[in-house]
Amino acid sequence: MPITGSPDGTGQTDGMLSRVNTLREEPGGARRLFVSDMNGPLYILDKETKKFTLYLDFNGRDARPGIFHRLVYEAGYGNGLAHFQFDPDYARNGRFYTVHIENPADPASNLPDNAHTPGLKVSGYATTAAIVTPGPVLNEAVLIEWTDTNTSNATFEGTARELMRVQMNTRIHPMGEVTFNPAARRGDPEWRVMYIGCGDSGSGESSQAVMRSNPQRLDTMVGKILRIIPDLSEHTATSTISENGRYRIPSDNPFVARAGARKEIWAYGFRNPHRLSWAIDPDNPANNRLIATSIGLHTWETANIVRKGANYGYSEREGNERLTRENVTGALPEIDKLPVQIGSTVTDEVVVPTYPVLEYPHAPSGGDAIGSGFVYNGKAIPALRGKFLFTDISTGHVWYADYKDMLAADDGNPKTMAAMHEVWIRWNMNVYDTMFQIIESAYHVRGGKDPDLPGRGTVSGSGRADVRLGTDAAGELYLYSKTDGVIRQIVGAR
Ligand SMILES: [Ca+2]
Ligand SMILES: [Ca+2]
Ligand SMILES: [Ca+2]
Repeated sequence: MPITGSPDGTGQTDGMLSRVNTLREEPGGARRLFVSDMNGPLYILDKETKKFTLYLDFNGRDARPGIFHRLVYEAGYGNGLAHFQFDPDYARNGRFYTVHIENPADPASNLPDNAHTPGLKVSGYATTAAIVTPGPVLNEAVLIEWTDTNTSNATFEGTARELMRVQMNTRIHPMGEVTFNPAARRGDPEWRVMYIGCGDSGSGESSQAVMRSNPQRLDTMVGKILRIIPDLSEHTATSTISENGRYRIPSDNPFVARAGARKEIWAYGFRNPHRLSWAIDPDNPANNRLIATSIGLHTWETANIVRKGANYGYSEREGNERLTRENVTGALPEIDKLPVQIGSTVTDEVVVPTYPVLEYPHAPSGGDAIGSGFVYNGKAIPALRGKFLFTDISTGHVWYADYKDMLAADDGNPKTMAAMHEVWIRWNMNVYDTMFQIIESAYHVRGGKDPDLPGRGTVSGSGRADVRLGTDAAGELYLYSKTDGVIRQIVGAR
């Protein structure tokens, strides 16, 4: 990746060479990957030539040439151009979606600036009122729909439409992954229905009562999986128009009829469900599931099978334990139930929390922060089929779990979890038990001056490998790291 960070070895987030966060293959193409860097650029990467072309630049801060003057990118691991996703019908409509983070206190305009992006038509663009999140507000997460009227070239020409703006309490855990069910076809109820993993914006671990319950509160958007229909003309008979008039809400969302609740909520009680992926079982569609990997506080990193309306417990629970107000975990109560909370009111109704299907601790054998994970459905590496591969961001560990074990662990029993198996990585004739040293090597080759790696973690120490998995349209796997700004393809297994 082109270097956008500072190699001088003094930075944390800003010391990462290129903060690659999403990698998507262009639908209908098989030749171009779209890759986003949180520092602002969205590139087209040619799979053959490995050449990057700058497609859109989100960074218009402090007289930079990009589109958004209020972009927050320089601190906070999740900030900047946070996510990018294609519309399932992109080949016909040229649409895609982005999430980026803005500072509402920045005196600069929050309208897009096309001075250096002449193909972007900005007339008629209107921002939306930020959806209120209780507690202090530091940032806003902005979800935008883009329409490129000519997808055969490497430039943007078309329009943008703001769909949603959500207040964020702190600089951590903003809105994350945006995804569509890849098994849905035109005419299906799920066709072009968007799921959004929205982090708790740091609210759940706060000692401030005004925001600590935000992940549990059904009247807030944070700490949730949201489900919306971006296109106002889609599924009109089975949905209603959102409060801000920019998107639709499916009528089968679980809380649409509950007074005071956000109708967008699909599941709740998460800390940071920053990565969503679809586990597709080609032999049995009844096994298809949405999986959320969610970053824990001091104890458990988790993967969760997302169920409609379910409460995943945070910040009253973490992993399969209770979390106290002092942020210490302990045994679950004998009868595990949580009250339904809307507003600051705890209702009389109670629900049983839904537990993760796998978890690992903040310990040398585990890590600090779960990354992305995918059930492998590619063809190149038969040994990985039916396995859920996932990473720890900071330590660079890679593991797999058998997907059937994850389905079996989704049984309501907090004690049953899918087994994790360590994956070793062969690279340049050597075998490594994490990606850390591989990333370190590339970081130094590319001029990085930090003695190990920039960033830090409780387990990873004075550096972060910052490694995640991605897939292309054929389901083949890539490993990419913000720290060295390198995208690697996984080419075999034995
Ligand atoms: Ca174009
Ligand atoms: Ca279980
Ligand atoms: Ca370091």
